[in-house]
Order: sequence, then C-alpha cells, then structure tokens
Amino acid sequence: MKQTYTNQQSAGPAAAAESPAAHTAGPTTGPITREELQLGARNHSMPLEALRRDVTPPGLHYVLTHFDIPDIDESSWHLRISGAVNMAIELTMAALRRDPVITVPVTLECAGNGRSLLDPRPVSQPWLLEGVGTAHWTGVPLAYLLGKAGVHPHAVEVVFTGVDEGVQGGVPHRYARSLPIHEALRPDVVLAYAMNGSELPPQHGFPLRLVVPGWYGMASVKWLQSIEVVTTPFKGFQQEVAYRYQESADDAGTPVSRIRVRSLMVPPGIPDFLTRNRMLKPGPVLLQGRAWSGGGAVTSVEVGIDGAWLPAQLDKPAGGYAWRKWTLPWVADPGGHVLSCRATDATGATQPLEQNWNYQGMGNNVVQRISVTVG
Ligand SMILES: Nc1nc2c(c(=O)[nH]1)N[C@H]1C(S)=C(S)[C@@H](COP(=O)(O)O)O[C@H]1N2
Ligand SMILES: [Mo]
Repeated sequence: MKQTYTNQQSAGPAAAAESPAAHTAGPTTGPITREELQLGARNHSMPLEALRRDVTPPGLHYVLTHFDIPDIDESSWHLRISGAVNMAIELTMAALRRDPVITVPVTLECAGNGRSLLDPRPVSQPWLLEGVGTAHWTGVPLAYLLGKAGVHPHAVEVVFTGVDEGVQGGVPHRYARSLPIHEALRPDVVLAYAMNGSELPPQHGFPLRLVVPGWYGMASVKWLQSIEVVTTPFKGFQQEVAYRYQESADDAGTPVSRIRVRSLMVPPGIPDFLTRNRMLKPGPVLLQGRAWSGGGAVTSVEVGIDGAWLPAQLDKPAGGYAWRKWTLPWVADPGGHVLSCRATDATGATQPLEQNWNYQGMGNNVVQRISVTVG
C-alpha cells in the first residue's frame, strides 16, 4: 500500500503498537523516525565547541522537556511542602528569595545521552553525545526548607512534582520524581531560581527547579510546584517505568541515579557542513575537553590517538559535581586519524570502549571517537 504523509502526532499509538511495555517504541535498526526528529528538534543538545567554556550559556546548555514548557506567572505561583513533616509550608517566590541562598556549579547530563549510538537504537529523544551542560545554579538549599518543615523520622523519600503534564506510555501524569531522604538532605541540593546569575529561562524551569548535583538530569525537576515527604517508595511513571537500566521490555530493571563517568573532546579543526567530519592542518594542536562523574571526582583522562593512550593534563575542579577541563598537546601529522578520550573517577570507574546496551538507552558513557583528516 502507498504510504501517505500525515501530520498526525503518532508517537503514542505507534509506541503502544510496537512495544508491550508501551513506555517507549521498541528498539530499531531502521532509519531515524519522524517521532525522533520531532523530539530532537524540541530538545536541543550542546554543540561540542561549547566545551571550551567553564560555564555553558543557557542558549547552549542542552534542554530536555518531556511535555510542554509551561508559561508560569510568578506572582500567583506557590511551592507547597507537605507529607510526613511536622508543619506543611506554602511559599511564594518572594518568600523564597528571602531565604538563605547558595550557588552551585553543576554539570547536568541527560540519562539518555548517547542513546542513538546504540545498536539497535531505543526510540526516544535521539541524543548522540551532546545532552550535557554546566551552569551555576542559585537558590535555596532544599535541606534548609526540609529542616524548617521538620521531616518525620520514618520518612523514606521526597517526591518532587512539576507543573507540566502529559501522557507517556499511555499514562497521564505530571512530571514527578523522588529522591531518597539522605540525598534530599545533602547540603548542595538546591531549589534554583537563577541560572548563571540570571533569572531561570522558561525552558530550564522558571520560576523554580530542583538541581541534584551528581545525578542524571531526570532528578532535577523543573517548574517545581510541590514537594512531598513520603513514608513509602514513590511509584510514579518517571520513577518506576522510565529511567531504568533494563535488559528487555519485561525486565523491571534497576533505577538510573548518578551520572556515569564521561569525558568529551572539543572537535579540533574545522567541520564539513553535512558530515561534520573534521579537517585540520598538520602541526601542533592543543586537544581539549571536559570530564565529569556523579560517582566521585575525575582522577584522570587519557586521550587516544589512533588507539594509543596518552595522559591528559587536568585543570583544577570547578566544584564537586562540575566538569573538569583537560588538555593534551598533539602534533598532527598528515593523513586520517581517530581521536578519543576516556576518563576515570575516584571510584575507579572508567568509560567503556564498547557500548553497554540497555532497553531504554540509559547511561551510555562509551568513549567518544572523532575522525579527523590532517592535510
Ligand atoms: N518538570 C520537568 N522536569 C524535568 C523534565 C521534564 O520533562 N519536566 N525533564 C528532566 C530531564 S529528563 C532532564 S535531562 C533535565 C533537563 O534539564 P534542562 O532542560 O534544564 O537541561 O530536566 C529534568 N526535569
Ligand atoms: Mo533526561
């Protein structure tokens, strides 16, 4: 039968038909789909040349939004803290701005970063390598507000719910995630109302978002409207179904939490427009990039030149969970070369050379490889 073009938003029914679990279309080896293009165009990545900067300007920082970006009027907005606490609290933005304030440099990375490099490819937001960015997040320490509310001793988790609502895997819900209580009480977890010293942009969670340093981005709930302390584990869609390391659709899997160690390189030289292949002149070139991990400090970065590994020099870390700059001087000789980089963190974890496949395409921290032509 002849295929006819339709402008219907068909992701839901198509996904449901292809996958019994229905939270994602089944993995595919086929060409990129219209649904992936639609998601990729909404949720932009960070161009890798932005790795030159310590701090990513908001327009270059990656964005991942499951549903629609809400349009929130700050003057009528409230944050509610309730559940297993001594005293429920309701706060306006004006009240929050009078509370103690911290600024934390944080590298956020989407857990699906690297998904489209997997084969077969899980059908969802089609990240290659650039679903990452680093910002200075300013706001109220979550621990301060939880302290004010008084967390009950039998509390196990804190649930954060955004304003944004949609349907995923056939399940209507507001975007919501939980954190174990000991993570929620860390002093560097922040309810942020500013990004890089300016008001939060709409796409990054205006007027208030959670930022959980060291965790993959899904934990950092944007457009935050309620915080609930709970005494049993949260079972929401984005907790129980999405963001799991699963081997197959029927595997319950394990939850995605902290960011796996990763490094990326600023692609050297100049690109070809369509293929993005790199070209550079023979001679000395300073290779550079950034490395980060949610597991512990980055302790080393190695740069691979045609498969031979050399130790890179590391700059001082900018913060516990912010990326760290690395450099390596190289003398480029004429011909084709493959450049790569591999980071190791304080736990001894290092980036794999081969992709670690899982059903949702989560946490793929395989080493980056860049082909360059010197001549
Ligand atoms: N309310 C809400 N919060 C959210 C999301 C969302 O869709 N809705 N996406 C999450 C995901 S998956 C990621 S990776 C980060 C992305 O944050 P950013 O867009 O500011 O980079 O936000 C998280 N917080
Ligand atoms: Mo994400």
